[in-house]
Amino acid sequence: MTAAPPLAGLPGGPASGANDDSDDEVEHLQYKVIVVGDGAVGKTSLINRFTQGGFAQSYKQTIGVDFFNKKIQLPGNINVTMQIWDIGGQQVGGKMLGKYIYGCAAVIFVYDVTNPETFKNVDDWYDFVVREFKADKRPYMALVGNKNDLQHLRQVKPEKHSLYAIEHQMIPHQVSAKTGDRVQSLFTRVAADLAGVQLTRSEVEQTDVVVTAAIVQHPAAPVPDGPRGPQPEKEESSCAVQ
Ligand code: G3D
Ligand code: MG
Repeated sequence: MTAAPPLAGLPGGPASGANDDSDDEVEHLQYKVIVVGDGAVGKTSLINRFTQGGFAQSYKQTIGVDFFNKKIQLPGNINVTMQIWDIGGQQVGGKMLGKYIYGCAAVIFVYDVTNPETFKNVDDWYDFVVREFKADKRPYMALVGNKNDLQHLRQVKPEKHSLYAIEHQMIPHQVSAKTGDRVQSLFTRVAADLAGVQLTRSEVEQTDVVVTAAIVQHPAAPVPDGPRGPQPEKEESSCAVQ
């Protein structure tokens, strides 16, 4: 965990613009990103997967708020530092939530696809966030269904997820913090959208490393060639997560 540095230029957009002294070719941007949702939907696991690349089988409940910094390199020599705030699930009715989300550029709403109650409760988080911002100053919003590795227990249909995202102007994502499936691409997409960088599909997918250690692999099974199979070598610009 890193202490939250002060972010200049808030609320909303880039916290700092082009670096004008050392290297005028590279643009440095910083964004405050808030992750909200009910307790146990996997917020801390998601952030941990993105920032440390790992998954712990058991997590302590997040009390209050934690901060994490993570740098992403985007095509076009753009470095984005994401300051990610992990908001404890118990905060939806709490007095501090308004202070935590102040000045954020993006809010990531997380629910557990195996628990419809957590999907329903996204409403409460959404209502709170839109009350805090004027309509024209609303942060970028993403809707994240987590625990997609538990397909057999899935209770929130992808169509419901997509419809909700459209109706609430959120960018939809389906991920698994446990396997890492689409976690890097989620955060990369948020960073790119905030920075106004358009990524190709392969640039987004290349960021994802799916961990299959916990999944039974049949030795003779061929490696799939689909979107999450091996990617062709990149010819143009690339994005990297550090
Ligand atoms: P929170 O920060 O939203 O409160 P946590 O949630 O990250 O603490 O995760 C709550 C529980 O869900 C943890 O299990 C964690 O291992 C599990 N979890 C998180 N993400 C995933 C996922 O993608 N898939 C699966 N299968 N489990 C996940 P425990 O057992 O510690 O309660
Ligand atoms: Mg937590």
